[in-house]
This record gives sequence, structure tokens and C-alpha cells, in this order.
Amino acid sequence: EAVGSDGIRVMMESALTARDRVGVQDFVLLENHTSEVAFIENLRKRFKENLIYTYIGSVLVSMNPYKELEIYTKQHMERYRGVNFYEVSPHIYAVADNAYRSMRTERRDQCILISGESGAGKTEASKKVLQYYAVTCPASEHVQTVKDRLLQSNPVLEAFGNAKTLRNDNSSRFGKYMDIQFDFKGAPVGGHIINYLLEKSRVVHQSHGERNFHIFYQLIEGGEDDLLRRLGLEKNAQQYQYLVKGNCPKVSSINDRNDWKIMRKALSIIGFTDDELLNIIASVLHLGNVQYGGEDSGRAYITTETQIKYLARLLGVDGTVLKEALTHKKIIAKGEELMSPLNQEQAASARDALSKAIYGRTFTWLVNKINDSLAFKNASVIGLLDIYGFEVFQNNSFEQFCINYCNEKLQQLFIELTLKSEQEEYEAEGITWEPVQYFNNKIICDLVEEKFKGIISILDEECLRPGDASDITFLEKLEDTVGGHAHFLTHKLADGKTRKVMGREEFRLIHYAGEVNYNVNGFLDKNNDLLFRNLKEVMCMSENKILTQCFDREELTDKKRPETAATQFKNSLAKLMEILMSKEPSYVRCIKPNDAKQAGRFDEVLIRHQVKYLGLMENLRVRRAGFAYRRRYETFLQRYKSLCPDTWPNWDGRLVDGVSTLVKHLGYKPEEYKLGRTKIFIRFPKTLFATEDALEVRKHSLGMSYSQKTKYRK
Ligand code: AD9
Ligand code: MG
Repeated sequence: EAVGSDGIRVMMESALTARDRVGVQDFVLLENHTSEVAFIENLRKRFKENLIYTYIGSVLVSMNPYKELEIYTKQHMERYRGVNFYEVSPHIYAVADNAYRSMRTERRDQCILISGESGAGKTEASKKVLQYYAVTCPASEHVQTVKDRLLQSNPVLEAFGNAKTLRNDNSSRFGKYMDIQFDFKGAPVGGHIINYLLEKSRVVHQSHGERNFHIFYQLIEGGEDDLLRRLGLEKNAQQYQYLVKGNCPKVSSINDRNDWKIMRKALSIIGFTDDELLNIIASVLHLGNVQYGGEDSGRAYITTETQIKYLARLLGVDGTVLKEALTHKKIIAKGEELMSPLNQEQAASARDALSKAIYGRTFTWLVNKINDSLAFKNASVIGLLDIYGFEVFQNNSFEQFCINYCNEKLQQLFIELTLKSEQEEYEAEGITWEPVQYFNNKIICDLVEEKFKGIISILDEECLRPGDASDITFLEKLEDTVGGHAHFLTHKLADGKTRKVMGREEFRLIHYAGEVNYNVNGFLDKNNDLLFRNLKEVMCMSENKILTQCFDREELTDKKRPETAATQFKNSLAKLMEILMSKEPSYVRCIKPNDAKQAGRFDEVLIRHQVKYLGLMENLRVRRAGFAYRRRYETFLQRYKSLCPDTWPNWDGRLVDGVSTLVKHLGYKPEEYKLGRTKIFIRFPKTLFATEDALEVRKHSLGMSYSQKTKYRK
């Protein structure tokens, strides 16, 4: 069976050509790892071959294929179960399995952090992970219920929290962190979800070509006739002011009627009846249709009585009180309560504020309700983070500011955890190495969140200041306080001249991922997120059981000002960082190949942009700076010992001696590797390459196939 030297040469060549065609499955193996061109070329090659997954060490880079690939079957899941990272092709299941195995064997909580811009495939990736656990983890009857509920939480949360945007037909408009909890047998027994910053403004307004949250269309398209009659709704989305702003009632990729059925079923599996929930959804639509007329004096009055009638019934409130609250503002002067009339514009914005508050609080209620059904207990945990990626639009506002701040925090965490763990590993293994230089973005996090002089503090201060506070005075205060910061700019130059490229209402942050201009318009209002007191009072009187939980009477007596939106977000992020810090992270970096949501299209400019924003080149540099590859001795031996048939299989010495014998036999030079306490560290990819090639050649010559790889089971 031996193959002559010519045969070996031919086979070496075919192995090389294959790599030429499909690229390398780990960027660490790239010949020229500092070249962005080579990086993109590798992505392109693999994308063309439908190989959407590639590693940077243990980080998974995932390209959205925009088509269904046959790589998520049960057989595929089985292939990744209990198998080492490097023995099978890169896959989200490998990441899922690896986290699961570490949790089981090392008893350490794990988290999988998924990032990438809108439409890059984060939510799909997180669903794949969940499905992997649902299928591969042990089950019992109780566990099956939990698995079902975990899985069914997705359609519910997506109905209420996702919407069609220009970038993604199913865009998550909230951040989500989900803990999946496992018992000592490794079976999923519970879960817990934390939601972040729902984009409430979408309830009342959508940009051209975008829609409101899916649930509204699902209800209208899919709702049974008598249900709609009860809710006072017509089967026509065009009838509702809140659904027509984007001029986009139908989306070809979405079947609202079908999704309605799925959502209803999911709701019932999670275990609640939905009457009161649907009353609320319908109320929001009716609220949107409340119209105002103006008296000569400027006072607003309501012209749409039918809406009020429905609202009173659905919200379980008094119609007259509601009407007054929708047209007046309660002020307390000299200890006396006065109802001050609103003009048309003010009344409309009070109405919209109410809609946003109702929807936003109901969403949080829903998350809590799902959490109750998942009955979280204390055990081992794998966390899944699916949160908005870095955003740069033509016009960036408060939302982008928060989202990008969140990404700065995650980058900070990445730096802390990866560099720290890299260093710790070298130390633990007794390997000397030189630290790598990298940009530490802590300076930007501080600029945003520092007490008293950070941007959020200054914003809050302006929000609290009575009198002439406005978005512009906020900007001026920023200039005064952080104007000299290296990562902050406005149109004003130090010498008093103006920077022409920037608008007068903008400030620019130089983020770790790039520069973003933010328009201050609306910052104060969005941060205040104010709901007039009398509207709150009305809601507190509601007989709808969900709303009574959403609007707590204590809020009315509470003298303290509620936290601003930015501060709430800052605090919830701080908590998130704490949660993540206590876990061992895995990273999934998602890339979207084009803006057209099309399969097979590789838009190089767009992709290069994301490679930059995701910090992938730096990631690779850090990974390569020390030793490109490391493997545990047993793994290394298991994979390559066949290359040294004289010594094996009759070897029973120490692992480290075995590896030492093997690499000498393979001709490794001393500068190419180091032997640590439990692992071999290989400095250059080409060394491992040569070994992999030799293995390939040997397999071919023995007529073996990859399926004969060794597995060790959980
Ligand atoms: V957003 O920030 O929530 O707007 P995501 O979550 O990153 O965004 P999502 O996972 O929703 O994007 O993916 C967008 C669309 O890409 C999906 O609706 C699918 O049509 C498509 N997609 C993403 N990943 C895959 C995949 N692995 N296989 C097939 C995919 N299609
Ligand atoms: Mg998403």
C-alpha cells in the first residue's frame, strides 16, 4: 500500500490546491497574517464554497450566507458532539459544544458573545446554539418542557421585539442576554433573559421602507374575525397611523399570518393566555389613531370618539379621564393641582409618549413572564449574548450613541478577557512571551460614562436643569467639559474657527472602531423619556392585569426622579459586564456579505468595513503575536502519532516525552515550538501546516477517510 515518492508529491500538491481553493479554516494559518487583503481573500474563497465559518484561534467568524445551507441537520450536530475544535471544520456547533464541554468538565460558567452589524446573522447564530443544546443535551420530561419553553421564547420575543428595517427583514430592536441553565447531568433545566434598550420610538414612527414591530401586522393579518371584532380592529394595516409611516405594509420574506399562528402557539407553550396582552397591542393601534383638532385658543381637543371608546374598554380605564389626560398636563403650583391645556402638537407627543410607555413596559413584562416560566435555579450556566453591533448611519442619534457605547464596553471586556487569558495561559504553562501592544479603549468608555464629567453625566445634568436647557446647551456644555478630549470633536476648532465638515448640532466620537458623528437633536427628550403625570395616573387605574403590573402606583408617590434612559442603560451594561466577567467567553463575529440581503454576493468594501469594526485584524495580530497554535499533549498525540509509526502504538511513557519524540521525528526546529506543562505551543502556522499535510498524505496513502477521527465523548 505504500505510495512512492512521486505519489506523495502528487498528493501533497492536491492538498495544497484544495487549500488554495477553499482557503484556510483558521486565519492564524494565513501566510501573511498582517495583510487585510489576504484576510479578505480567504473569506472570499470560503464564502464562494459555502464555507461560512472560519476561526481566528478560538474566535468564530461567521458569514451570513443569505440562503439555507445543509449544515444544520441532526447529523451535523452529532458530528460536533464531544469532538475537539480542530478535528472538524469550523462551525457554530463547535463553539456551542466547546462551551458546553468546558462547563461540564471545568465546572466553569460560560458565555457566548455574538456580535456584528444589523443583518449579519447574530440572532440566527444564537438560535443555532439553542437548537444544538435542545437536540444534543440529555432530556427528561421536565427538561423537555424547559427546552420547549427556551425555544419558544424566540418567536414570542421576536414578534414583539423585532421589525423589518432597511438592513434586516427580521431585525432585533432590543439587546438580549439569555442564560441557559444546566443541572449536574448536563440537562437544560432553566433559563433567564435580560433585555436591553428596546427601540420604543418605532412604535410611533418608522422610517421609509421600515415597519413597526411584527406583532401588530401579525395580529391584523392573522387575527380571527371575532377576535378582531372584539378588539375593534379592521383587517387592514393601512387604517392605522402607527403602521403607515414607513409605507411598507407587506414584506415578501415575511408571512404575518403564519407567524401569528406560531406566536400564539409559543405563547401557550410558555404558559399564558393572551387576552389582556392583545388588548394592549390593540390599544396602541387605537391610540395611534387618536386625532386632535385645535381651538382658536390653541387648545387641543380629541376628534375621534370611537377610539376613546375602544381604549376605555381595552385599557380598562375611564374614558373621560383618559380624554382629559390626553389633552392636558397636570401641574402643581403652590401646592395646588392645575390642569393646563396642551396644544395640538404637545397633545400628539403626549399621546405618543403614552404609546411608547405602554409598549415598552409590556415588553419588559413579557420578558419577566417568560423568565417566570423558565424557573431559574442556581446551577451551571451558559450565557448567550445577542446584542446590537456597532452602528454608523447617515444620521446618528441617541440610540446609536447608546449602542456604540455598548460596543465599546464589549470591546473593553474582550481586551480584558482575551489578553488576560492569553497571558494567564502562558504563565500557567510556564512559557515566556512578549506582551503585545494593542489599543485599550478604556479611555473612550471613560469619556462616555465617567461620573460628573462623562457625556452621560453631562446629558443628565442638562435634563435635570430647569429653564433654558436644550439639546444645543447640552452640546455647548460638552464642548466646555470634554472639548479637549482626544476622542471628542465638534465643529469648533481650538483657535475659534469652525470645522467645516461637521454640522453645528453634531459631536463626533472617535470610537475604537471608527469615527461617528452624533446629532444632538432629541437627546434631551429621549434621555428624559417623560410620561406626563396624569397619563401615568390613568394607567395606574387600569383594570388590565398586565398594565397594573407595568404601572405601579408607587411610582406616583415616589418623589425621586426616575433614572434617565442613558443612566439606566449605563447601569444595566455595568451589570452585564459583571455577569460576563465571571464567565469564560467564546466569541462569534458575524459578517454580512452585502446590503441587498442576497446569496452569493461578496461586497468587498462592505466586508472590509466590518472586518475593521469587528477588530478582526487586531484580534488576529494578538493571537499570532505569541504562539499561533497550542494544543494539549493528548490531543496532539492522538492526532499526529500515526506519523511516527516506529514509536506508536507501543508507547506508554509520559505525554510530554511522547510529544517531544514526535516533534523531533517530524523535524521541528527548537525555535518553532515550546513545551509547556500540559500543552505544546507552536509558533508559526507553517509548522503545523506541514504536519497537517503529512497527515493528509498518510491518510490518503492508507485509504483512510476523515470520518475515522477519534472522538471522546462527554
Ligand atoms: V440585527 O442586529 O437583529 O438587525 P442580526 O440578528 O445580526 O441582525 P439575523 O440573525 O436576523 O441578523 O439574520 C438576518 C437574516 O440573514 C436572517 O433572517 C436570515 O435570512 C439570514 N441568515 C443569517 N444567518 C443565516 C444562516 N446561518 N443561514 C441562513 C441566515 N440564513
Ligand atoms: Mg438580531
